[in-house]
Amino acid sequence: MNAPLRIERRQSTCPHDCPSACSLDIEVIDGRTIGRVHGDARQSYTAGVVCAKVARYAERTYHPDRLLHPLIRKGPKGSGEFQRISWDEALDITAARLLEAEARHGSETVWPYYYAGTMGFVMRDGINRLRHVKKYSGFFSTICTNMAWSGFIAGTGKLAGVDPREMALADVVVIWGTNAVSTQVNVMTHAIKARKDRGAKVVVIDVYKTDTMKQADLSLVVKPGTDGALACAVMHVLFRDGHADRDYLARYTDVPVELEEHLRTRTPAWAAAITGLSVDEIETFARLVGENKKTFFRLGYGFGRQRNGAVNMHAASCIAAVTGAWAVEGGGAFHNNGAIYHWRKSLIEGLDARDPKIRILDQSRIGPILTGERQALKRPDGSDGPPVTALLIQNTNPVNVAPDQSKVIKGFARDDLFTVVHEQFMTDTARMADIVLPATMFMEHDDLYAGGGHQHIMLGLKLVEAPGECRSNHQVISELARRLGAEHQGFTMSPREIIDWTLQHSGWGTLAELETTNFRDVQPKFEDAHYINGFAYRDGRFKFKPDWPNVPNANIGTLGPWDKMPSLPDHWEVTEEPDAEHPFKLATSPSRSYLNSTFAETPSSRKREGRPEVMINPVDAERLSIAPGAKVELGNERGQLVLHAKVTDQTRPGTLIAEGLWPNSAHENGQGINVLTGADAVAPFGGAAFHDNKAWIRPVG
Ligand SMILES: Nc1nc2c(c(=O)[nH]1)N[C@H]1C(S)=C(S)[C@@H](COP(=O)(O)OP(=O)(O)OC[C@H]3O[C@@H](n4cnc5c(=O)[nH]c(N)nc54)[C@H](O)[C@@H]3O)O[C@H]1N2
Ligand SMILES: Nc1nc2c(c(=O)[nH]1)N[C@H]1C(S)=C(S)[C@@H](COP(=O)(O)OP(=O)(O)OC[C@H]3O[C@@H](n4cnc5c(=O)[nH]c(N)nc54)[C@H](O)[C@@H]3O)O[C@H]1N2
Ligand code: SF4
Ligand SMILES: [Mo]
Repeated sequence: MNAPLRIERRQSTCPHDCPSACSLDIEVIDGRTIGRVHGDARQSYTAGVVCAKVARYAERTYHPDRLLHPLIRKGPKGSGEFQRISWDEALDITAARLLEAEARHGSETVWPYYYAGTMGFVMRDGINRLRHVKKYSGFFSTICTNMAWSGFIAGTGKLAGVDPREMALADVVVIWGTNAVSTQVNVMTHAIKARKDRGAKVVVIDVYKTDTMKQADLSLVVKPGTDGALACAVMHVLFRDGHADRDYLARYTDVPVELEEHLRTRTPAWAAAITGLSVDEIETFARLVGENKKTFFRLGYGFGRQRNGAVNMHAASCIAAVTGAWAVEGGGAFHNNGAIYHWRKSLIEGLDARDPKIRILDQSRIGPILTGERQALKRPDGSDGPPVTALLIQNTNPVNVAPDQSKVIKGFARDDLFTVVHEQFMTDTARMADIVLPATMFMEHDDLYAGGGHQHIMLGLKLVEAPGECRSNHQVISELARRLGAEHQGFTMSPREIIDWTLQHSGWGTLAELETTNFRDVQPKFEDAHYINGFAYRDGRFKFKPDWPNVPNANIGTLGPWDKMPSLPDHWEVTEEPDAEHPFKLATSPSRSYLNSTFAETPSSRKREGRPEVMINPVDAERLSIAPGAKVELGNERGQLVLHAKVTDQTRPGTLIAEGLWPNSAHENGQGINVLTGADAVAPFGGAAFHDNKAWIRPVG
């Protein structure tokens, strides 16, 4: 008889790029494999809940397509023809090619390119240590957070807000520009608790009827890129109807009188024409907010992904300052808590080796960069920089996720570009590589995490051995460093030593202490989170009128048309608007079962998502003779692709929604949805406006 399976429960942290950063409670079977993944009930933000895709993580870990051995390209670039080689061969070839590139064009020709496929500090950010020591081109991270963070920080002065668990103590919860049911399920836990415990009203604002809206008492479906107008009209009503807290405004804000005057013409009728909402919907929303000081604004990333996204995020965050909601428990705003952690990253990132003269390249502009656009390759002093001839990639899949995909694919196909991709699966990006290296998953290595959407520092320590020959990011970076002659203390330390050092130097105790509970709640005091002693600017005032170029979020300076930004909250007409040839506005919103391009390989996620589709309103579909389920072509000046029509009144007339990032290969012509999105830098500090695209649509055949 077989011995019964021994199932232990072990703690960990979800490493994926998600504000929820859930504390996990994982079944480990016989010390060797993982079983079901649960939310850790001991951690008060996770509160025992995780999303379905991570609950069945074993599907991803033991997937038959998981990369297990290093590979070298055999056929032409992108052909998918590879041959197995040893780790030593793979690393030797990589190091030789990087040194060769450097000898020819200088160190800036090498571009380490990474993102948040894992949010673990050691595994995600260690690549920067190699970058700094070797003086490789820097990486300006713009693809995700730039507009939303700039817009939020513009008002408060720092990236931190009210304890998100306080949502449960609100009378109104406004879920704005985030499809939380899909993208960060734990928001719903706390919002729904408010409704259950105290009859709170839930308001959801999006550009189509999302699953989150199914939970809403008031749903506002706006035209994409018009949230600034909605916010202004709400504030107009608040001033008009005596719901502005004048004492709060006088004590805590910069230009309340100027704001009130400016808003006089921003009436509900004005905003109705811009947003597509009715005057009644706007008045109802404003009344709810005005009559309930305990209104909690949970502001997401989605409405930041418009060319006026930073302005719109800022406008939304201003409402809580007009009512004085910030001052009360259950009231105020939250977007992300990045600023509460005061990390010291010098060991992980090798910041002591940083050289300010080295150029920093914009993540979102990888297409223009790889296709050699001169402007995209410049140095900080404005001089021309060398072409990028070597890419070292970890935790990201730019050939699928980056904007202006046609240029990205063209760039990756260059024969004079050497590309090494460290991955868990043969992604669209790995397929374009010269060398592919197999990576560990989170339960196979040690790392340290912090919640963007909450207030916990967390550990994810190694629970099981990695399959095949998979190696962690830290191992790969350290082994390459040795071969490249790069020296730094961090390359010789273990992940546990690096975690311990980082915790201690950041003032968060030791690894041994954190290991006892696996997470630590570092929620700032009520007075700090609610800015009771003033906002984070020197004068302590919330800024209705931010000094945009100096909002404390830039790391390489202004980009995009920042000098045309309105000085006060407004509707800024800078979005890509429909025209005669492109009568629709397309948003590329996230799907429930994929996380960016991750999970597109797992059978249950694929089954739930079906096939690549674009949502179109029945009125538009009928006019264009598009039948439900029909094959359609979708295009604009940047490119075109083929998918199927989902005819549904979930979308407004004139708005198209394509959910999810399907692998490029899931589309007939091998090109994904990002052939339609633009890589032009968004004001004030760059970023990609993924939900701001004009487009045409037509039936195929
Ligand atoms: N299931 C799933 N979870 C995810 C992800 C995923 O792809 N799938 N991605 C992860 C990542 S990297 C991130 S950054 C977070 C992001 O999560 P969110 O904060 O939710 O942001 P987005 O996913 O960009 O978009 C959220 C919503 O904004 C809407 N939207 C687009 N334009 C506008 C607009 O102009 N106004 C308004 N009001 N709404 C608009 C979109 O339709 C979408 O429903 O989610 C993470 N979690
Ligand atoms: N059209 C459109 N495009 C978008 C968006 C959108 O809303 N619409 N959203 C944008 C946003 S918000 C973001 S953040 C980006 C995200 O884009 P990416 O950063 O590319 O995120 P993922 O697609 O999740 O890919 C992460 C990859 O990292 C790998 N990985 C995970 N852990 C590890 C590890 O420990 N080591 C190594 N070596 N690899 C690992 C995974 O297998 C996966 O292939 O996409 C952007 N692109
Ligand atoms: S909700 Fe986000 S953080 Fe939580 S398990 Fe799912 S992907 Fe991970
Ligand atoms: Mo993101």
